[in-house]
Amino acid sequence: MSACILPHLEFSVVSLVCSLSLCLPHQKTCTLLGGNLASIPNEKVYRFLRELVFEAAKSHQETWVGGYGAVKEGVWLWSDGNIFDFNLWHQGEPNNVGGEDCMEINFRGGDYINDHRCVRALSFICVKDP
Ligand SMILES: [Ca+2]
Ligand SMILES: [Ca+2]
Repeated sequence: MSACILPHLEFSVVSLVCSLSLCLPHQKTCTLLGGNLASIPNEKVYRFLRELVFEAAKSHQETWVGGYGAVKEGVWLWSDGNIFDFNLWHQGEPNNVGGEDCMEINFRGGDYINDHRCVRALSFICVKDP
């Protein structure tokens, strides 16, 4: 496993090459770095996170954020413990195709928030207190 951290304001974008893990490997790495996956309290933060990824990656690459599906299907939570009050899913999402319990932005490079299977090696956004 290797990671590179690009500091930006109080956020860091972490790129990761990881082996498959059973549960939220990206959240585990964020925790080791002293942070949490980014939660999205409003559209302004969502736009900010998209810009952040674009600046770091030079593209709107698919990126994990901190929403995850609870054991009870259809219930979503933020890994940082913030209240999940969220309605920015793309139309038709979350659709849980094949058992999707992690949240990504920029699905297929688009302005698109999607639930996806957690066992993918994607970049992700960790948020640390400054
Ligand atoms: Ca699900
Ligand atoms: Ca989906």
